[in-house]
Amino acid sequence: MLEGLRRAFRGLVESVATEELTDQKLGELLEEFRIALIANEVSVEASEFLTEKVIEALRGKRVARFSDRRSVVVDALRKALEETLIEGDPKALVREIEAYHSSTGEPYPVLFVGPNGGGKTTTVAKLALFLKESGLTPVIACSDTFRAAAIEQMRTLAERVGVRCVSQRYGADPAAVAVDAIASARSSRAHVVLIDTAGRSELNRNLLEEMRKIKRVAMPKRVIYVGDALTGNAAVEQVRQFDAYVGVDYVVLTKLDSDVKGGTAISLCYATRKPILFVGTGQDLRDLAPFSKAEVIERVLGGLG
Ligand SMILES: Nc1nc2c(ncn2[C@@H]2O[C@H](COP(=O)(O)OP(=O)(O)OP(=O)(O)O)[C@@H](O)[C@H]2O)c(=O)[nH]1
Ligand SMILES: [Mg+2]
Repeated sequence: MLEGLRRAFRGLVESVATEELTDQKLGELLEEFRIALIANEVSVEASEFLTEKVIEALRGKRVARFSDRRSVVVDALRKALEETLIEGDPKALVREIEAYHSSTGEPYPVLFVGPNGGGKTTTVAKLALFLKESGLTPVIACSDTFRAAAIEQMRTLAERVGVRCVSQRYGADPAAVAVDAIASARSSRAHVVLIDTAGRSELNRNLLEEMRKIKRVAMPKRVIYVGDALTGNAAVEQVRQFDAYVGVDYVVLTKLDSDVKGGTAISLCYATRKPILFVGTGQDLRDLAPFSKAEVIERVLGGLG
């Protein structure tokens, strides 16, 4: 997980702390660092931001002792990451659902959107488990009536979590399924409805329009974009597209367990300023963790300064 990013950070810290720094040498090291970031899926803009923060911190400190320089660089990188990454707060979401449900008596609809295979269906099941263990009753809406086997996949996962799942036949109107699930949740006094949808891309206008219709009809309180960390920096454009169509409140970044590069979270937060609520760390239903800036920073900078 995130080894590439760690290597890029360590490369810069080690060379700044052990080499004589002429202006030219420092320029070369920083350029190498910037390129190593880009190679690990950090966007050009975010790479420039991180590099600029190091330059600012080192300005006027080039004569300092090597060991001082090390901590100057590590501190600058830590601060830059703290500024860039944005955590969503799962506990705050739970409280919000509870407050909404107790004041209105209505279930709180949450819409999941994202590209094909990003991890939506799996994440809906993982989140249902998390919410259930937080004391809430979720209902799942199978609004992916499009992809073959999507309904069976969602039903099987829902059964494993022990959560009710509302579905219709393939080809049914996904917005109608969501409305059905909300009505069913209302009558059973369930707290929250998680709406799984079909994967879609900017290439398919019909599916994007359909997603808008689900949003218009189901009126979700929150929209969660689920994307896969392996998409890298290209995820920035995807989030922007989905945001333009339906508005995105939170990001869940899946498959972090197989992401050896690591730059996706930095690129996404830097460009979109959307909070990352959870990360997916495996295929098991418990492989969902709140996104933690401190953990990312420890993983990439731990032991360096
Ligand atoms: N390793 C790993 N695999 C994951 C993670 N999340 C999802 N997957 C796997 O990714 C694959 C696709 O996940 P789905 O949940 O079906 O993705 P989806 O977005 O619903 O896909 P479509 O409905 O086809 O758009 C499955 O094999 C999941 O088990 C994760 O955090 N880590
Ligand atoms: Mg799916």
